[in-house]
Amino acid sequence: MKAIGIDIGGTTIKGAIVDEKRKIHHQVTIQTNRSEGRNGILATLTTTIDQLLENETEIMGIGIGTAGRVDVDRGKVIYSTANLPGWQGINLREFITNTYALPAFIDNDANAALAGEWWNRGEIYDSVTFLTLGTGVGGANMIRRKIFRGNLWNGGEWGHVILYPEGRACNCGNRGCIEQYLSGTALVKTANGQSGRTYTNGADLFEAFQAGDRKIQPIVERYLDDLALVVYNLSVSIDPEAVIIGGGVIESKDQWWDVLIEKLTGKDVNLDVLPAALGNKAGMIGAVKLLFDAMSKGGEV
Ligand code: BMX
Ligand code: ZN
Repeated sequence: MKAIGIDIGGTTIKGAIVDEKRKIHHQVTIQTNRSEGRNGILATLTTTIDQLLENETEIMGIGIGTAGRVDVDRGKVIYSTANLPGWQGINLREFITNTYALPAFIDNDANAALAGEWWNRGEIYDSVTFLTLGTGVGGANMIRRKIFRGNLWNGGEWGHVILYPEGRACNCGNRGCIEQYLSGTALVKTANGQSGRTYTNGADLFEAFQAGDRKIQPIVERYLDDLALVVYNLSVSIDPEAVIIGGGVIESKDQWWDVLIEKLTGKDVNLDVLPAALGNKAGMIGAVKLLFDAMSKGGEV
């Protein structure tokens, strides 16, 4: 049993053929064409799927996790920030079934990543909160083994919870959102602004942090203080058994994870704080899990 899992993010679209044992058979990553808005993103998406279909024809369906808020019942992106320009309003399920004549399941990217991590960890937790620190900050909650999507499909949008009232302007229209402090993009921007350097990604920045770079040290310390505060807030609000952290920033975890755990120790946070074990594959694998579940139960997870 094989299906295609897709992860649509602000920087790349990733796709893979995944089987019912979570094994990845082929994988494709393509830069998201954002400059042409919706049509550009759709062109990147179809190129990704077409390349995967060249490798495998016996596909049960297509599961997609996309940035933006998704009405899972309709398969429609009902809200999107400018991270994916023109994306708001697209009915992705209709697009996929019309183009490929295959069943499709569409969800928010962080919800899909949570499903992937949960599956990968043997479904041992009943409640989990997931954070993705990447182009933006995504979030998801699983409560009593069900993803909690909220009344208006905003459930778990931790990226737009306000961390600093009157803080930095966010592309959702508010100020001070978590995304403007904890995304990989925000960290690089802050570091470049304050250090006068020109980092293009978080990996080099975290290397400098670990090497004890005097200019970078306080910036990453502040970043990790903010992250610890968010985890603390999750522990006293949702109170899940585990908080899992994924997204591009987690790829550099060897350089900063211990420091985060140290900061949490002082905060009396009583839950498992874990790095996403699937790295940036969680979204693709989780999208397939959600598709399989929807197909077998005739409904959503
Ligand atoms: C933004 C928002 C979220 C998404 C998160 C992570 C859009 C397009 N995106 O906060 O829905 O989950 O980014 O997305 O509205 P990524 O691009 O970092 O993967
Ligand atoms: Zn915001």
